Amino acid sequence: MHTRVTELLGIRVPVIQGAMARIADGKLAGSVSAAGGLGIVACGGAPLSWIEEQVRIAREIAGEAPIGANVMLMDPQAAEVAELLAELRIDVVTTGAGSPANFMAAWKEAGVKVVPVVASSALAQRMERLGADAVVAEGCEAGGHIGELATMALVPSVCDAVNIPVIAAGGIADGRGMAAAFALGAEGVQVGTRFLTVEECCIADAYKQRVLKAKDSDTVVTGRGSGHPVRGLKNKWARAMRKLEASSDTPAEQLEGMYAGSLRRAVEGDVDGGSMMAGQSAALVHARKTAACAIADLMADAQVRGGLDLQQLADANAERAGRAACALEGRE
Ligand code: TUI
Repeated sequence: MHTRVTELLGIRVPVIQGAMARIADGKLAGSVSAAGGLGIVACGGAPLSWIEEQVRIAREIAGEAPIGANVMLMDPQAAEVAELLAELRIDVVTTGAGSPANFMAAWKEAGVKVVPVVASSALAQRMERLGADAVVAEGCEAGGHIGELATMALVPSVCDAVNIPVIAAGGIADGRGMAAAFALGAEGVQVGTRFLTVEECCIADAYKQRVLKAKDSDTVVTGRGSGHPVRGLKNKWARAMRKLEASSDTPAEQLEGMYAGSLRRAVEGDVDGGSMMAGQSAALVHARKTAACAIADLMADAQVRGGLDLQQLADANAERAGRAACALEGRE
């Protein structure tokens, strides 16, 4: 398939693997890139030496195919991570949970493609003005840290607001979601939750089982009160968290203490005491398979079960963006 996203990123299929902190390592990212998508090493909360090693592993698995890395902007060491990724000449950087304005110039200088994750059209426009190559418009169906808007409303708004390619994220785990995203104007999709259960994903089997068993109402958002809402699977930890958050006399330190180590515990298999981040699309994930199989299924399903011609939609989306750019410059 050819879309502005495949061309920009040098990939064969317009599927980007969502960055998942403590989960998306070099093995997962390399496997996704080797299968024709774009694998992303999640750098959030990781030591610089780990990041360097995982990028090396991803490159080894991906061969000539590009790979990306994600900078979590709430991470206290985001600046150091940003610098390291420029030094490593990573092909693509995605960012999350903030504005990457301070790092854009250095990345562009190093030849890194910059694809910020945005949760509003206002931020998408700011990113376009600063030179972003594309944006990921992530709706609140997604797992992990989320914004306010749902994918169905966010993606077309962002498509109307910018001329750079838009990659849709949040709630997309199969071909129906991908076809819908293209119908909304996207030229690529970012998929996280579907990759939680693939063979190459390092999380404990117990976490994978919970994703496979999840129904549509099995995710919940914690942290709304603190301004850092996070979606994950309902479990003991999430229920306790919600209870503490609902009571007005819970000290902020106690809530922070609940988060400490919660991701690591989940990844290691503590499905009661850990924070199992996952999106609403967990209800659509029924298979393990390999990353390559998941991508092949997604693409085949998008064409067939979506009942739409994805290539035609992608071409129409690019053409519309081109027309809008001409009109803005008064060339129409
Ligand atoms: O970043 C994500 N998802 C994440 S980061 C993460 S790591 C974490 N660990 C423990 C606790 C909390 C987080 C887990 N999941 N997605 C991208 C994303 N970015 N979603 C929403 C946003 C966003 C929201 C507001 C981006 C920018 C923004 O506003 C910035 C501004 O300046 O307007």
